[in-house]
Amino acid sequence: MAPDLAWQPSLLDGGEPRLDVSYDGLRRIVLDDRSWVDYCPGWLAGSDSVFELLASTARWQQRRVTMWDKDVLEPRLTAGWSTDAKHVPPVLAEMCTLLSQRYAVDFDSVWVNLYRDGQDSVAWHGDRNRLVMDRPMVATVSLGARRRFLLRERGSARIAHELRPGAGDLVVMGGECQKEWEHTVPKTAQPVGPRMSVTIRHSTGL
Ligand SMILES: O=C(O)CCC(=O)C(=O)O
Repeated sequence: MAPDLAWQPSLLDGGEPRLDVSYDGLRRIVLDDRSWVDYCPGWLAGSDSVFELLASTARWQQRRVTMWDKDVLEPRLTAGWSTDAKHVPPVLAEMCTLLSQRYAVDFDSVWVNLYRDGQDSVAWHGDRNRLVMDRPMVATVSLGARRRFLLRERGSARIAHELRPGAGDLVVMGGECQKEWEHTVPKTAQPVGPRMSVTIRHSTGL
């Protein structure tokens, strides 16, 4: 499926992709004594070229999901490389390598989500890898439009933290974040261009 997007590259983030090995500007948000989120603005420079590469080459699909007991089309597109890792675009493989070095887990699975406009979203959830492993870390790199990324404690309706990751920003969730916290990218009625999140997960520690 080739997505039909109202995509306008930013004038500020051109050039070849470059990852910031120094993680300059990274700040840790301590959610509680078991969970944390690292936020590193501008970790990936040249993110527009990665957006364009993925928009034109990834194998986009729209999955079916169960929401409120109904089988519906997921309100976003996704693409992944977990079974054919050798075809992962090199810049995504480099992200995995750098993140594995920093966080001491083997980041070996890459999925990309495409929020075509403000009506695309992902509902409150904790990632399912929490069901098969302890304290999974999940890293996301945003490309394209800035969207809200919210966190709340599981079982609470109160938004505890709001991030607004923009193009090139890295968010890493760790500790018990997938088990004891939930996150969402909500819909917005504001006019907003397309956004992608590169979502990087690990199956083991190093
Ligand atoms: O798009 C994002 O930043 C979050 C994606 C996410 O939570 C997921 O795919 O599980």
